[in-house]
Amino acid sequence: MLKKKIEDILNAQVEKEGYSSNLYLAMATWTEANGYGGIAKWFYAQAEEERLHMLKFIHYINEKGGHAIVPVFNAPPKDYSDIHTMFEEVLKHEEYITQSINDIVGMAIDERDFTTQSWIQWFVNEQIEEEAQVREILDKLRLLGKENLYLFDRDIMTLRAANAAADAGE
Ligand code: OFO
Repeated sequence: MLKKKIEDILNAQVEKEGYSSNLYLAMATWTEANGYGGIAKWFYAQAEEERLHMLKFIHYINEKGGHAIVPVFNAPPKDYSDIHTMFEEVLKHEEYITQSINDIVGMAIDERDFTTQSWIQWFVNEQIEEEAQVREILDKLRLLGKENLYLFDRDIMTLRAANAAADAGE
C-alpha cells in the first residue's frame, strides 16, 4: 500500500508526463506544419514515449493499491519561434522533469518506501539519456547555424536510432 504522500507525488508526476507528451505533440504538429517532416517525426516519437511514461506511473500507482487520477492538462504553446529555441525549451523542460523525479526519490527515501525508491530508478536513468540526447541535438544545431536545417531535418531520426541502438548495447 502506498502512503498518501507518495501516491500524491506520483499522481503529480502523471500530470507532468502527460503534459510532456502534449508539449511534444504540439511541437510535432508545429514542425510538421512548417515543413520540418524529419523533426516532426522525432517529436511524434517523443510524445509517444512520454505517454508511455505517464502510463507507467498510472499502472504503478494502481498496482500498489492507490488510485491513479487522470488530470486536466494545461494547453501547451501552439506557436514556436524557431527550431533552436524549441530544443532549448525541450532541454529546460527535461531538466525540470529530472528535478521532479529527484524529488520523488527524495520523498521515497524520507518515507522509507524502498519499493518506490527502487522502481523510480528506471526514470532516473531515462532522464540521464533524455537530457544527453537533447544536449547532443543542441550541439549539432549550434554547429549548423540557423539557416542550414535541411540536413538536420533529414538526419535527426538517424540520431535517435543511433541512440536507441547504443542503449540496447548494439
Ligand atoms: Fe522526458 O521523460 Fe518522461 O520521464
